[in-house]
This record gives sequence, structure tokens and C-alpha cells, in this order.
Amino acid sequence: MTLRIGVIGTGAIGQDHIRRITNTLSGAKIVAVTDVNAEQAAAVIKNLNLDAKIYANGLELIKSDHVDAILVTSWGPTHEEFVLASIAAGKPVFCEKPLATSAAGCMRIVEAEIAHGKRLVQVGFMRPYDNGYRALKDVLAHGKIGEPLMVHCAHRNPSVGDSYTTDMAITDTIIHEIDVLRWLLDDDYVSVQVVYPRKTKNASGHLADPQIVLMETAKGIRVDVEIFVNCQYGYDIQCEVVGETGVARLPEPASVPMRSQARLSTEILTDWKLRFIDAYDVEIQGFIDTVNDGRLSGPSAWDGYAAAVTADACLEAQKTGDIVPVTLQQKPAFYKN
Ligand code: NAI
Ligand code: ISE
Repeated sequence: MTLRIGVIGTGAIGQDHIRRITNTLSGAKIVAVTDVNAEQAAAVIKNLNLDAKIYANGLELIKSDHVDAILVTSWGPTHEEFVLASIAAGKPVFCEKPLATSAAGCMRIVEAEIAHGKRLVQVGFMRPYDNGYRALKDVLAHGKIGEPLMVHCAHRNPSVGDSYTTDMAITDTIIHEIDVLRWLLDDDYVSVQVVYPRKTKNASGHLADPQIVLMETAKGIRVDVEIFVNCQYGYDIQCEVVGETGVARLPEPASVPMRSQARLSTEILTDWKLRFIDAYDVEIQGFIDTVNDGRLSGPSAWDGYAAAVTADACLEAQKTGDIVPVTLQQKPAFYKN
């Protein structure tokens, strides 16, 4: 079966997913696109030589009989409406993070999906599909370093534009660590705090950069995540788990060690699209395959909700400097597998 996919939002990640579905993955094709920037949507169709129709807006695309499943890759504040409309139409939907911009919005999606009675939503958290994180989880699952006690992480981007604001360090950036560490540790957060180191001169005047987020899990594991989005030197994702009997690190992306000009060096990537290219491929292929098999899996609306509750607490902690509790509702049986 070839899944007919409609894409809402043909910007950076929308184009990247359209390219991979068209050129790399199997079992699906892009039949519909829409973007508030209609010229851009038309250019994407032309450049990739797609046999796809441009829709006037996301809601028209979702309703179309020619579309079996939806990819939501528009700006975060638009996600909730498109995901709810997809559920109302009974269509599977892959939604880039954030699922919604607030925990309350994510909960509306959870309730709509439960009322529908079958999973329809996958959230675009791709790190659990990354080979490095999977290897790290395997180490923990086999008890090779004993019980995890502490986790040290860094999420560094070379630079960000002027439109990147202090709260986006939470909603756009550390949201990936919030999700992947829940999965890695099989745990939820109970509290968070944000502290601000000395500011880099390379950040815009309005932006607090770097930031450190401290989180505690229900099992008592302490997590620190450095977010540094103007680090200048590359796109660098670090994760080290300290256990009772050893320490395990996220592997570096494969790169050829070079001896040249009196230096031993390896490349550091600069683009998030390349750092996680394999993970995105596996993630979207997983969406296609599990939709085609009628057993959608992958990060769920509940995972989107849990991440949003934690992010909301981080946003409060950014403002107050306090240790802020993270309080999740009871996990519904619907999401227990
Ligand atoms: P972008 O700004 O490059 O693209 C977003 C596109 O959505 C734009 O072309 C815009 O015109 C369009 N759009 C906005 N509102 C719309 C609406 N109501 N209907 C139709 N089109 C609309 O942004 P980017 O970087 O592609 O990010 C999009 C989403 O993907 C964001 O939520 C972002 O957080 C997420 N993202 C996820 C990544 C990941 O690693 N999983 C990486 C990058 C982005
Ligand atoms: C971007 O929006 C992403 O989601 C990337 O995966 C992330 O690493 C980057 O920091 C964000 O800006």
C-alpha cells in the first residue's frame, strides 16, 4: 500500500521530510502540500518534481479524500488545531514538536485521541530513533553501569537568529532532552530549576545564553542540561550517564580522524539536519510502516503532554529562579504500552 501524505508547512523541516519521503523512504508519497507562503509550497513541488496538489489551507488538506495521513511541520502555535482536525477526520497525523504550545493544549489532544479510541498521533521526537541513544539505552537496560544516578547533557547550536528568544531555549531546544531522557531513563521529572551562567557576548541583547536546566526525576536521578545556542563552533549534542558502577556516554557521530598539518582532528557537524539525518529517516519510515499496518507507535500524544508539562515548569523556573514542581496527571491506560 502507498500511503498518501499531505504536508502542512513547507519550511525547513517540512522540506526535509518531503525530500526523504520522496527520495529515500518507501511505502508513501506526497500528494498534497500547503503553506501560508504559497509561493514556497509551489517551489517545493517544482524542485522535487512532485505530483502533488497545493491546498488553500491546512484544514482543507486534512479533509481531502486524496489524503490518507498528515504531516504537521508548520509553526508550533498552529499544531494543536491541525492535530485536532486530523483526529476529527480519523486520519493518522505526524506532528513535529511541540505537539501544542501548552500542557493544556496537549491534554486536549490526548482527550480527543482517547475519545476516538485508537492511536492516531505521533510526535516528532526523533532522538529515540538515533543509534547512539539506542546504544546508550541498551547499556542502561543491561545494567552495565548499575542504576543511573546523574546525567550531564549539553545542547549546543553554532548560532541562532535574532528571533530566537530566551523561552525558546526551553520550547524549541531542551524539549528534545526533556523527551529523550524520559525515554532513556524510563522515568518522569518531579522538579526543575533554571540557572544563568555568565552571558556570551555572541548572543542578541534580549537573549539569555547559555542557560543550565537542572531536573530531578521520580527515581531521584539528577540531570543537568547546558543549552548554549551561540557556541560558535558547531552543533554539538552531549549526554553522559553516571551510574553506580560506571559511566556511559552518547557516542560521537561517525567521522574520519585526520592527521594533517601537525594536527589530529575529527569533524564537528554544524547542522541539526545532518546530525540526526538517520534518526529522522527511521522515525518517518516508522510512522509510514505502522500507519500502513494499522498499529501506530512511536512517541505518543502522552509523551507530547509530559514534555509540555515539564517545559511549562521550566518556563516558570526561568522567570522565578525557583525549583518548580512538575506535576503530571495520571497516565491513561490507553497509553500504557
Ligand atoms: P520554518 O519556519 O522553516 O517552517 C515552517 C513553515 O510553516 C513556514 O514555511 C511557514 O510559512 C509555515 N506555516 C506557518 N503557519 C502555517 C499555517 N497555519 N499553515 C500552513 N503553513 C504554515 O520552521 P521549521 O524549522 O521547519 O520548524 C517547523 C516546526 O518543526 C516547528 O514546530 C519546529 O519546532 C519543528 N522542528 C523540529 C525539529 C526536530 O528536530 N524534530 C527540527 C526543526 C524544527
Ligand atoms: C531545532 O528547532 C530543533 O528541533 C533541533 O533538533 C534542535 O537541536 C535545535 O536546537 C532547534 O533549534
